[in-house]
Amino acid sequence: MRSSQITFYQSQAPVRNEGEAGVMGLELDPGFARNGRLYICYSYWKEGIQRENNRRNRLSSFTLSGNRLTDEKILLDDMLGWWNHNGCRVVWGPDGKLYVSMGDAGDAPSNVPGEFGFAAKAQSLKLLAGKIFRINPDGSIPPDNPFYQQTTGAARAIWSLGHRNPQGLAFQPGTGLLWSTEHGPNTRDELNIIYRGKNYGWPRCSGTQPWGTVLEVAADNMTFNCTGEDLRQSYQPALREYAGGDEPTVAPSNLAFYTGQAFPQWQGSLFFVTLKTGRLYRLELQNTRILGEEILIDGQYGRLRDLAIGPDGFIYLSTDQGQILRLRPASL
Ligand SMILES: [Ca+2]
Repeated sequence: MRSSQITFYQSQAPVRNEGEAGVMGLELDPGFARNGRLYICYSYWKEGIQRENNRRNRLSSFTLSGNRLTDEKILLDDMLGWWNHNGCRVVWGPDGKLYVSMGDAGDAPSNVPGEFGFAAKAQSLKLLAGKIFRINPDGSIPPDNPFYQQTTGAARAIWSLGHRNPQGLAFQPGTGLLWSTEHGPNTRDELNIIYRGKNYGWPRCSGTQPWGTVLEVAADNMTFNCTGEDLRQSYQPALREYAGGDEPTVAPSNLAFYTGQAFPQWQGSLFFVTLKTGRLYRLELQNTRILGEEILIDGQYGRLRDLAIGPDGFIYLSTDQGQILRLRPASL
């Protein structure tokens, strides 16, 4: 019997398992059944040395051979990391490109000379942190990326900027739009639609805050000064924020659109799971309009990390306790 345990191929830089870092994102190649190719976003120590400023993340492709991942090809490397805020989701787009999210790398110092400080990282077009990237599946960078002309090297892969820690990425069937969930600071978690070249505001703006306003969050003494001509054209506020009542954040992890047959009434719905509150949300959508929202699981299974729609139309969820849960209609 084949083991269900897959050996993670050890490259020269070992996986960095700490805090919110590790093997974070997985996507299968559309030809996986034939070629065994898959894409993994993971955290590692630069030069294999566990030193504070050596925290990095990368996206690689592998071939699944038996129960081993082999033939690593590094596609996007040296993305700035920290013990938290590593992002690292990866999805295959309808345009045949790979989209990868990266958090703002927490309090990591900049690794680019002249680019300093916590505030600069997600807004800087020189740093591979606080961004969503778009690359070809062979690691080359499409010349029609929005900042291709004004940047050099791997920064040409930047598709959108101003992200804090986007840990959900999925394309919406029908519209072809890329949606993302993103962790807010201690308030205003976000649901975003990711448009080419847009600035999602962090750390100057938060949630659905409009451009041109200053937001004071009394509890944490934070000020979001969402102003400035540089943001006027490019800023894209969140579509929806989660910031209500006694639970100012829900900690959204991955999301998925329902395309199966088992729950016909949920066709086209957006589902996302949360960590801190352990919830499964369902959003009823009409294209980009949210018509309704319900919570189907509310903490009974602890922190919910990820979800996927199976070919059987059932919904599969992973928990931080290492369980896989399956949701199916009661009538089956
Ligand atoms: Ca934002």
